[in-house]
Formats: sequence, C-alpha cells, structure tokens
Amino acid sequence: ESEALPFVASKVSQYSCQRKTTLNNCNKKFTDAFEIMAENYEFKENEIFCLEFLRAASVLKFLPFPVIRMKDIQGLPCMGDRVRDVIEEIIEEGESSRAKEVLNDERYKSFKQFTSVFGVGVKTSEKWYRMGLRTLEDIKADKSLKLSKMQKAGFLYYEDLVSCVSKAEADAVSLIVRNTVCTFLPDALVTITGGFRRGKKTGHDIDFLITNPGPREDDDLLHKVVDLWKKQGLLLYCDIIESTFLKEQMPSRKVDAMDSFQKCFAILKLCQPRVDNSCYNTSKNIDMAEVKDWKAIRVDLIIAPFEQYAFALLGWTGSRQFGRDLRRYAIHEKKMILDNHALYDRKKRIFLKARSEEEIFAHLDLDYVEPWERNA
Ligand code: 8DG
Ligand code: MN
Ligand code: MN
Repeated sequence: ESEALPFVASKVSQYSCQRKTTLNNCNKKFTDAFEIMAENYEFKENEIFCLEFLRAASVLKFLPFPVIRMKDIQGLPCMGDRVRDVIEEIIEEGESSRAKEVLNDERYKSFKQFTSVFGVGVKTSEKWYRMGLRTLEDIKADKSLKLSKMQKAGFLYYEDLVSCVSKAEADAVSLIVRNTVCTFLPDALVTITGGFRRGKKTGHDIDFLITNPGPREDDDLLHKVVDLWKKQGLLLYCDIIESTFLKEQMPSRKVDAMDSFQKCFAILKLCQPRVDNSCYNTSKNIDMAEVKDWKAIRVDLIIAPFEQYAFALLGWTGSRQFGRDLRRYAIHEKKMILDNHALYDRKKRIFLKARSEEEIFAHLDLDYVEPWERNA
C-alpha cells in the first residue's frame, strides 16, 4: 500500500468522515474521560458541550500516537478550552478530577443506572430523579410507577441485557435471523450492521438490515418473522415500528434524526447449553432443569427498500459520531442533505442515487472509509 505520510496535525479534518478511525485507540485514558464528561452533559441535555467532548474523543481516537505533552495536540481540530483543561490535567496528574467528580456525582450515578435499562432514556430518568428515586432498587420497590411494556422487559431481562453480546452470540443470532427471513423471502439480503460490522468484538445489541433485491416486496415480512419466533418460543419482547417514509420525502437536516424505516426492537431468547458442570451440579444436588440455558439478547431489525439499502447501511453501520459528521459535512461542505434514506443535492435540486456505500462517498467527494475505519 501507500507509504506512511508524516503526521500533520493542521491537516486533520474536523469531520470524522475524512479520517480513518480503527479500534486501536492509543489515547483511551483521555477518550474515556471525555466520554464520561459527554455523557454527563447528555444527562443534563446540554447538547453543545456533549458534542464538544464527543468530537474531541473522536479526534484522539484517530491520533496514531499517544498524547504525552500539550504540544502533541497543537493544531488539532476540536480542542477547545474545556477539552484542553481535561487533557492537561490527565497529562500532569494521570487522571481528570472533573471526570472523577462526575463519576461520584449522585445525579450522574442515578442516570447511569436508570438509562442502563432497556426502554429508559434521559427523559424518564429525569422524571424518576425528580421524584427522589436514586437506584434501580428504588424503581423496583415503587409499585405506583407505571412502566412501559419495553421498560418491564428491560427490568425482567436486566442481567442478560447489561452483559455484553459477544461475537459468537452475534453469529448464532445471525444464523437464526437469516434462516427465518429466508423462509419467507429466499432472495432477501440480511446484513449485520452497527458495531459488529465495524469489527467490534462485543456490543449492547445486534443490528440487522434486511432488504429484498428485485421487484418483489413484502410489507408483512417483519410480522411473519416475529410471529414465527413467537410460535417457536424465541421471542421475549418485540416492538414493531411501521414505516413512515413518504415517496420523494426530503432528507432530514437533523444531524441526529431517527429514520422512517419499518423496524423492530426485539429481545430474542438465545439458547446456549451451558458448559457441562454435571460433576459440580450433582455434588451440590442442583436440579439441571433449574439451570438457565439461554440468554436474552437485544436485536434490532431494520427493513429497507432496495433503492435505499446503501443509505440505510451507511447510517446503521455508524458509528454514531461518524454518521453525525457525514451529515454535517454533506450540509456544510457540499450543500447536500444526507439521511438514512437518500442524498439530495440542493444546488442541482436532484436526488443522487446510490447502490453501494462507495457510491455515496463518491457523490460527497469523500475517500471511501471502510466500516472498520468508522469507529469515530
Ligand atoms: P453497540 O450496539 O455495540 O453498543 O454500538 P452500535 O451498534 O454502534 O450502536 P447502536 O445503538 O446499536 O446503533 C447502530 C448505529 O445505527 C449507530 O451508529 C447509529 C445508527 N442509527 C441510525 N438510526 C438509529 C436509531 O434510530 N436508533 C439507534 N439506536 N441507532 C440508530 O442510523
Ligand atoms: Mn448495535
Ligand atoms: Mn441498535
């Protein structure tokens, strides 16, 4: 391949879609602190400060060397005063007192616990916190609280869902998803997206994008798939969101907009016989029937029309920061609007078609960035 070029900080783009960010992060000490700061601002609904720290984290994840002096960040984008203060302290003291304060903050600790439950976001956490509730035990003990169906499932399968999904589990679920989808649509294309497509070894869920090449469409596919899983006893929870996409709909300018695909947020029961502990079990006299031999796994299924597949794939592969920067770059540098459905050229007033992610990057005059280089 090409020769390694000397690193020039001032040439680093402020947009992560113009950088290649693999999972080899040599500045984890800094980026962990930034992510704590960002999450705390997210809990306070301070989007500006939250994004400031997320952007800074993304720049340092890209850096091919560990930062050891302030001089190392000279000329880099996204290094505002708040960010520099944290870096300076970590260089001098080995840790950030601000990040440490956040970790010890009562409000942060409560929000962190609350949002770790499937179906609980910042809004719900805020409500519970205002009611004086602080821990998950408080929530479970308060019988007057009205939990949504999603939150009930979140509490019911809590232990399984907070333990990460492994690559092996993702592969096992992938087989189930492919098999079931192909029962109804043999030509359907099922692609793992999200963190696993970016090469991550673990995830909080598994994301699948489903499309059907060719003319045949099946609006009932998702319903058929979950109905079969229900019959097979594999479905622990599911919430189907119907598509709200309108033909010729303008792409959304919002950098964090939700898309309008038909999708399903599900919890699957993955059967995984435990390693043979019969010796231990007989000696302790544990009935094997009581040993749980399955794990609850969060699965997202997204259905995209074939013409929108490349846009959906790009959006759902993430990372979230990479997606935000793609959209921001498209608007500010290209006068184009990109979302998970389409790309619109505002100067030419036309929609730019694409059958692959490569074509979308080309429309935007961007060098292609491989999925495993999108860990911004
Ligand atoms: P993880 O599950 O391993 O924790 O990470 P991830 O796979 O990157 O995150 P994710 O929350 O599962 O979402 C996958 C990507 O999809 C993420 O980078 C952002 C993108 N995305 C959209 N629309 C939506 C949406 O409506 N909800 C979520 N959660 N993500 C979305 O394009
Ligand atoms: Mn995911
Ligand atoms: Mn997901």
